Amino acid sequence: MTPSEMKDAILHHLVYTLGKDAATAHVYDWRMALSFAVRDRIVDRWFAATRRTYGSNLKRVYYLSLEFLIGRLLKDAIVNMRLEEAATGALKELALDYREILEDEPDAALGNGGLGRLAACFMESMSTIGLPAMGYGIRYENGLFRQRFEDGRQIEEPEDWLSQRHAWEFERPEVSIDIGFGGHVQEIGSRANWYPSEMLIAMAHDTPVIGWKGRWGNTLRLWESRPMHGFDLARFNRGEYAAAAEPEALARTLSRVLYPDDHTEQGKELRLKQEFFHTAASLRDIIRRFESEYDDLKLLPKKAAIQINDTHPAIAGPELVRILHDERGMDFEEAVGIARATLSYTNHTLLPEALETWGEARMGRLLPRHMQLIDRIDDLHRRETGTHSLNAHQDGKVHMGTLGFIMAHKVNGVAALHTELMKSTVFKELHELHPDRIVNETNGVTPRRWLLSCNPRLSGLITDTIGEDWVDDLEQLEKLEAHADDSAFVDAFLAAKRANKVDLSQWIAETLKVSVDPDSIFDIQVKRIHEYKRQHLNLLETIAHWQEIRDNPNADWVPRVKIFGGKAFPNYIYAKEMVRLANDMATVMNSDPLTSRYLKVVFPPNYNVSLAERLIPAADLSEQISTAGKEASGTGNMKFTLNGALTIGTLDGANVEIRDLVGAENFFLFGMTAAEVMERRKEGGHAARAIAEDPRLGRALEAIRSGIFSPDEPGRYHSITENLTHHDYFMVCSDFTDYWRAQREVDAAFTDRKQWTRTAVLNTARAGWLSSDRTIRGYMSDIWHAEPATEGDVAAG
Ligand code: 26W
Repeated sequence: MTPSEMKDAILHHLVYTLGKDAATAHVYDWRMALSFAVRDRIVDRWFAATRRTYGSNLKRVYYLSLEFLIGRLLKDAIVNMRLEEAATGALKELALDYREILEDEPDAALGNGGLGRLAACFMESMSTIGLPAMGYGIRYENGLFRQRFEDGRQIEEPEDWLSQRHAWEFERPEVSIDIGFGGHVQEIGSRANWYPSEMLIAMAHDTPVIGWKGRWGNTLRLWESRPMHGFDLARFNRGEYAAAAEPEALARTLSRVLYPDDHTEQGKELRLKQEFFHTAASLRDIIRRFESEYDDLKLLPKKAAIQINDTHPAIAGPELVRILHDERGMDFEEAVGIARATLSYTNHTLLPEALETWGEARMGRLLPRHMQLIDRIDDLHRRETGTHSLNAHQDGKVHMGTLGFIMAHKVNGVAALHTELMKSTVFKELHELHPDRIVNETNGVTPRRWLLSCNPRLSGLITDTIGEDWVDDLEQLEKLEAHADDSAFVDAFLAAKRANKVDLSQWIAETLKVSVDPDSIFDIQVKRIHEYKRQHLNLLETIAHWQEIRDNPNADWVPRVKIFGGKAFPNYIYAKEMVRLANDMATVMNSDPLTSRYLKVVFPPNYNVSLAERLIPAADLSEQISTAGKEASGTGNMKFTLNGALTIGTLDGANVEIRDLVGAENFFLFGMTAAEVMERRKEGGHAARAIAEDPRLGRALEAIRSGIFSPDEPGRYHSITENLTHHDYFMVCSDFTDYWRAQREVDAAFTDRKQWTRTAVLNTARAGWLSSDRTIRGYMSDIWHAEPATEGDVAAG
């Protein structure tokens, strides 16, 4: 497609789709016009792939997730459809700013963090591989809250991303599914009829997910909840206006907002209703599609693989058994067998507070038949395994992790260490009973968004050096190793990184009014705020470093910018205090005449996918400092490595595998191992001892305690200092000294910019395995037993 063809297509949509004259068009209008012009080309490929899938009796993969952290879609579509030249050329001819138009698009923030973003990377990789697949999620009217700071404090605001027209979805009113809750059950022998007392409708909205080079396209189907009966006119006419709108408002609640908690289950009724709404609609749609092609449900596991993204859709087990047994009349044990052979479950966290449980009363009232089926599934599992203690329904609660495990033929962890810890901790007994059920599928990230699209300077250099095949065969990056000692290449690599840092410095100056030196170390920690991720360890090291510079301001310190980003769950007070402390520290340090030229702290608000795409290409140092054994995998760590940042980190999650890939000498390791953490935790007073042994740590804590960063409220961070001194469950104090040591090694290494860049080249060169294409191929062979459809381009039809 040429720039002028694209220009014509844009002008066509501006006039005939948006009804806007070029003379009066706003950025929004141009963005929508460009989106529709690009979308037209995507739809053809999407339809061709869908027809191909229906034509072939290939197995389909269904990815069920309560979260899809998509971000922006326009640039992703342009890059994957190779339309960048056409788009930039067309906008040039129209005297429009490409970047301004791209940045006008709101993020589709339909997720909290790692789990949601992984689902989005997986969707793009499945399309790039040409695997017939569908994602099922919820079309939240409000995504993850918008974060802004008021006097350093996190303030949450609704993220009503749908207040504007969304160019990348197609409404599917014909796909409307009745969903019930509550009511009663009438048992007939083994089977039963369920008579829900509350009904609403799940209506589908489809978004095309196009792969690299537009070779294949899959569908992301998002459910919107709608009332069974709309507006109550009779009540309205009686002047009961609010009551008239109530049924509608109530029904819409289910897809109104994403639950912002990431790692702490709240056990709220609405959450369980959301989970059942999502899962029941998705299973109904899957069975309808299956029965439109096949007439024997025993074939289901051969033609469909359903992946459950953490426990949030784990009600899928009993719901699928209910459909097969109660509705389709399949024998109960056979129904459980077929369901188990079709379902597989991914665990993303070992944190006890994140493992969902539902009270038996609540489950029994909301889903009476499912409660019965859960008990029968437990009973069957006991008979199958001869055990008595391992029930999903236990001590008055339904344990969704256990239910997910019992009802899946495969259960996977998301990094090697995590998968081993699953076997030795939360799923120990179940693993002993089913030794071949747990497998590992180490996470990955899509190189299209997280290198090609977000870092054109580096990806351009890579393509100029080794060709372009790396984009969908990322292990080709290893060819860069041969260039690690080629000073021209190393200089070009450094130049690309520096140019990205200059861009980011300008953006920080414009938006945060803080000036940062692009030749300082860009040290970045961006992720959800959580004690196990230990942003407070980073803050303590920053304070100790600041104090040392103040002691000796004329020494030749290696300048550094500490960049933080991340949202705290609104009810997670401790995490919100960590956010505020970081902002208070920035205020003091950035205006400190003694130190500010050597040390700056910045905390851009509202960290999301788009901000990650802006920050990661400019990073020198990636902070992956979680308490060993707590971060299941991490995926930010992979994005930083891919973009030539060096990692300072613990032996936790996928850090272990990243370090093995890039080489121990190219990774700044520190801290206790997971086993050492568990040992140390047995020793009482471990924090106090660490503080006693390291005066730097004591001094930094004292600075916080004394109110240096909160002069108008000295006791503001009392809970942080007291927790660290007396509890410190996440071993911040015990790992501090070694973290300090590693950070000083970073300073020393950065002084030799050539050598640093050579190490960065090796990190990027050895990051190929971190592609989500590799991860998906693992799921395809170990769990789904599914094959890609395409040999070659569907467009060829
Ligand atoms: C019920 C509340 C709730 C909500 C979300 C509990 C747990 C979650 C997610 C499982 C949390 C999450 O995002 N986990 C992250 O998943 C990533 C993808 O596998 C991993 O890389 C991260 O290590 C893990 O923390």
